[in-house]
Amino acid sequence: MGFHAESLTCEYRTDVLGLDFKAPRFGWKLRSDRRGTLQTSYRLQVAGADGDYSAPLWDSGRVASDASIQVAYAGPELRSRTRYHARVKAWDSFGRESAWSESVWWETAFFTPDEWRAKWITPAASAIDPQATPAFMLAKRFEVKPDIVSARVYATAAGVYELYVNGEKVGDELLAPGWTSYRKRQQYQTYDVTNLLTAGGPNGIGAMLANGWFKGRLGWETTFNLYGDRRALLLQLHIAYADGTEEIVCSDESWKAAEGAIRLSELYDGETCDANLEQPGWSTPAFDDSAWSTAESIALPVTHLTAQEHHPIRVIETIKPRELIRTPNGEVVLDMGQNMVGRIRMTLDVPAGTTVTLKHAEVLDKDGNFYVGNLRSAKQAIVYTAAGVPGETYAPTFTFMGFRYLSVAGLPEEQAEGLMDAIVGEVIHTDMAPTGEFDCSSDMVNQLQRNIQWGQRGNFVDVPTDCPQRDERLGWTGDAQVFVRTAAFNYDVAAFFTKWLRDLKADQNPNGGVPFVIPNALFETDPPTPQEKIPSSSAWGDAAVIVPWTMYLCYGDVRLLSEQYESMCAWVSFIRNEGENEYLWNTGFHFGDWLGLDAKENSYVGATPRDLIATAFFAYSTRLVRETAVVLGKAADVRKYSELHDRIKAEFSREFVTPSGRLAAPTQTAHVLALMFDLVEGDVKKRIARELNELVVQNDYHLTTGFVGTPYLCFALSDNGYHATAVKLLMQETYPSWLYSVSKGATTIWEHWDGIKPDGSFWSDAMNSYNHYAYGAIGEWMYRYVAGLDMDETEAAYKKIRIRPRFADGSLTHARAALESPYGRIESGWSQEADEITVRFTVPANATAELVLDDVALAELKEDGLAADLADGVTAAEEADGSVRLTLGSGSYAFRYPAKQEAEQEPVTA
Ligand code: RAM
Repeated sequence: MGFHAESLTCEYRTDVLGLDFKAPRFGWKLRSDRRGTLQTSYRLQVAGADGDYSAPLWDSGRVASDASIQVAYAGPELRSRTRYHARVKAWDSFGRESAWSESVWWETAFFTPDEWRAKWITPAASAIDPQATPAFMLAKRFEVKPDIVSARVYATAAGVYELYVNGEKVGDELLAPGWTSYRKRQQYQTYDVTNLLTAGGPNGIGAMLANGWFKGRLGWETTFNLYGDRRALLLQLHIAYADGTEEIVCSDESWKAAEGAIRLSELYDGETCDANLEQPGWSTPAFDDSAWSTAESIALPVTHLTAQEHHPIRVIETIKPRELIRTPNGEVVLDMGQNMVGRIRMTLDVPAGTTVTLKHAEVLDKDGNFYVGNLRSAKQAIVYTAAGVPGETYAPTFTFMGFRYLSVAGLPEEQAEGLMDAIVGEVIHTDMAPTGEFDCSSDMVNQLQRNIQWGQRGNFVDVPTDCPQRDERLGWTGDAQVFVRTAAFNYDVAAFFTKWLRDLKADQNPNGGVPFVIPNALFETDPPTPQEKIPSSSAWGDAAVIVPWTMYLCYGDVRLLSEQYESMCAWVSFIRNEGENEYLWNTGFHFGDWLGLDAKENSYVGATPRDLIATAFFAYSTRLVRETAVVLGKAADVRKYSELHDRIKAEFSREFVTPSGRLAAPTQTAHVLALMFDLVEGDVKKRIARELNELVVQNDYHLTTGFVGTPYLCFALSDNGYHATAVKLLMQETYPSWLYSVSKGATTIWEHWDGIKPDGSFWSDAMNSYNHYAYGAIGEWMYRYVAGLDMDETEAAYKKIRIRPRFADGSLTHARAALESPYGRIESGWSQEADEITVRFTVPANATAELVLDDVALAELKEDGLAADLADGVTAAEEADGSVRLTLGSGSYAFRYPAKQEAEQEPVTA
């Protein structure tokens, strides 16, 4: 097998059309058949459009470096709208030279706004009412000369759009251009249409537009036109010919417009489509558009346009219904078997004019009836009127639904039975690559892991949303912040959060405050809402700091950290200016420990004092900004934020810790935060840890935490000597617990611990999502502490891996995780047989690892019967306090040692 350089990426992606980075960064992985392989040097080459490496545009030469991620292009200035090719080779610590990697390509998009020649266009208002609900088409016919070499479309829309050329839908992206803070930033997409054009003849191009996030219904107050009151298209087609000439077709007033079959399409409400109003062939050259109206140009900017920044939304998977149910109320309902996000596709054989209505729901009520109460005002309904063509198929275009159950009405009775074959569910989300696996000996925990992943899939639809079904679906900062590290285990979310953080920065108030949701849809007005009217909440606004820091940790993205640094600092200064005392945040509105179970009746907010939470997060964000300043080499800031952190920490103790070392707030969340954010030390810390454990034990091993405490609860216990308690919380099946919802048949994470109560009744309709990823934040602890797949944070991106499985009360007999990290695949797992524990793990080449095992003596640890410290790849071994630490290089290992009798749980002394 030897030594290979592979999986070369450019800005986290491969073969991507339309990047506007002038110095894109490359990353690659190394594969080696020898343990302990490190890269000692690399050589990168970039070739121009011809892909000819004999005269490359840039050759880095052999660079003595172990860098194999985030290596920026440093050749001659790139040109816009050009294809480039790249390849890499590497040398390793055994003196081996790899072959060249496979060549990958990327294509640049526009680099400056003046490259846009097209005009924003929309149907003439005199012909089509801009506020009318139907989707409309804009189209144009044009001649193409013979000998096309390539053709690219650069396009975006105010609204959501799909592009067509000569009757074919272009590309497979959905809901383009995606959602950004449109007034400040908007993405455009690039499409390769070379093979769709007819050389030497007439051609047609067009787009269909619906409201989407730009002007559709957004927020629970039923607001339309948040970003503008007209839908519009901006499109520029560049055709390159063999003779070196180029032609450009632009959206302008020569285009024609008409309405079509889609009579209404809204993100929350679904789609109404009358197939009889279809205009077949509307984007083909032969189409007669004489009945179409004219288009007019409108004044929208191009200066804020940015090339697509992450993976588009696509159909990722299709699922068949599991069961046809006739409910007690007499409805015909299909069970998809999974709470999914996306749409259905149906195939029908019905007379023309038959109208089929599909409604989407997450759960059936306790009597087994279809239940839509928790959708609030979102209709999630599909109303389709058939054209009567045998086998006609339909799937809605500009909407998505969160559902497991589908009620079907309007079909002739004899066709109901055929529904199982007529319908498939299309799961849609941002097309991020799956990177994580976790499984263990508990089927229920494995179901929990699947629920976490489904929760992420359903809510990573271009922005990280709270929920995908009711009239909300917003980029809640708190939810994103608590879940981000778990998200980065399950999927590659580097580009996804890079985009979202740019929106966060764009929507941040000049005083540093951070809106509750990003994009800031709750306060999106023209002229802008004054900043003093846009509130910020602790633990929500802290997303400004926690999310970029997490991206740095998981992907080594220093450029993103420096892009966000000002925004991170601004958030901390904002807090400092808010409190009456600059080290204590005791003013303003806060969500507190949202949905904590210790809340007073009729309140959503848990009992932990809000100023305690706010001050704890103030300290935490300040510490992370300090760490960021260290990474960015800003010495003065390191001092500044160290001092600030010390002051906040002192103030926290003065205000919230009694002189004898008891935490003034007797809640689980208060204890968790004091421990997690290192706000207490020594004996006080031990006492607070002991009291946290007691709070959990006294509650019969049940949690009371809400959004703020839950993500850290098990960490705070495990880190302070109470791992067995943390495991009991994980394994708890009665309410409230993670496995309670699993025992109730959940296939996603619920917003409330008791979304469905033990007696089958529901939490109030007012706020009861069955697909809310926040509590899925336990996933991070499962990967890092149960399976033991962790990192040493002094080196980002898993360059220095930490394998530290923790075994508990015997309730699990094995656990295993894998992560496709920036350096390659990491695995960590353990199994416990009668009297032996086996720990298996894999460290990718160019990374190293530290293996930490408790309750074992070095002499007992063996690989293939030989002393572990003598194993190939092990570079150091240490033994202290009943623990063993081995430092090792890349490779796959399997160590065994005798299992101890179950030890009494005792706090580890620091
Ligand atoms: C709810 C959202 C979200 C939460 C806020 C405070 O409306 O669903 O999950 O962050 O409230």
